[in-house]
Amino acid sequence: MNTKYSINDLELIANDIRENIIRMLEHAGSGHSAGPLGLADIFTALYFDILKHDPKNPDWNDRDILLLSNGHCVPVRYAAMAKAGYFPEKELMTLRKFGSRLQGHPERQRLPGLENTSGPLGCGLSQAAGMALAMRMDKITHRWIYVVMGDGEQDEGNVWEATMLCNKYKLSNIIAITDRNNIQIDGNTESVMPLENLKNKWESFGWHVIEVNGNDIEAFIDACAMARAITEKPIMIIAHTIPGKGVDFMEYDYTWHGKPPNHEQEIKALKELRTLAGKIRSEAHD
Ligand SMILES: Cc1ncc(C[n+]2csc(CCOP(=O)(O)OP(=O)(O)O)c2C)c(N)n1
Ligand SMILES: [Mg+2]
Repeated sequence: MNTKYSINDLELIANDIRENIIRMLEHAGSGHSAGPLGLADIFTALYFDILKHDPKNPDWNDRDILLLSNGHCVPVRYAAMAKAGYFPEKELMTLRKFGSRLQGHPERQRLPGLENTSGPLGCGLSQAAGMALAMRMDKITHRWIYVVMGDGEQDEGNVWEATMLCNKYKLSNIIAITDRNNIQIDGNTESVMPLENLKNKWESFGWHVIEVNGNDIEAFIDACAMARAITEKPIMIIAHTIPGKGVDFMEYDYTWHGKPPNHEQEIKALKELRTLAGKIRSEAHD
């Protein structure tokens, strides 16, 4: 664990990231709210504690790899990257603009620090598998490949092709993370296409599965440490998150999957997030 930040510091960073997600999406006038807000704690934990990386040297040879398979959730990645120092925070306001490095779905070659291009769902695990096999050929054993996937994304058949391949080659340097937020584009996952029992599914494909509350930063950091201790299987962390987390009128509501807040909703959301920040600060002094 990186001891630079306390859990309380990390919770405040996650809250700032949520504020920036709201601002960016309102400014863009389009984009996805629920998934990115729900993933803010996980991306904070990754960029500020878990990942071995260097924002000033994004191509550092020894860095860990973070792949985003559910590319529509990229606002949370941009907000975390800006906060970590990959680029100035003011650039966040170029989200989804013509010519911007911050496209609505991530384009690897536009922005140093992105490791994959995504948007078409179901590709991230195959990308991870390719990288893991390449690392094996190069005898590289000190780098981890983290891949964040959606739950609705797992309706894509090629996810399961990659799942089998990772099992066949025992790609144990892959740590996959499912954002189990129970929503997808036009409904709750269990009504669009039932996924349960998701843990059993991954286990029956030969994976080691860990379940965790993905909105609990400390628990998530611990889950990743447990995952890194598994050496004989690829690892899936099923992270239970609340879609829209932190913004009351967005929480648990799939209609916020692909919709930005308008100006009035932005003000309301930011007010709520500032109140939450105050609570986190006061907890630090209890
Ligand atoms: C191959 C493919 N099919 C369909 C889509 C359209 N699509 C975008 S997001 C999404 C729902 C994905 O669900 P989930 O991964 O759970 O995202 P969440 O709503 O939780 O953000 C769909 C079907 C797509 N991007 N790619
Ligand atoms: Mg989902």
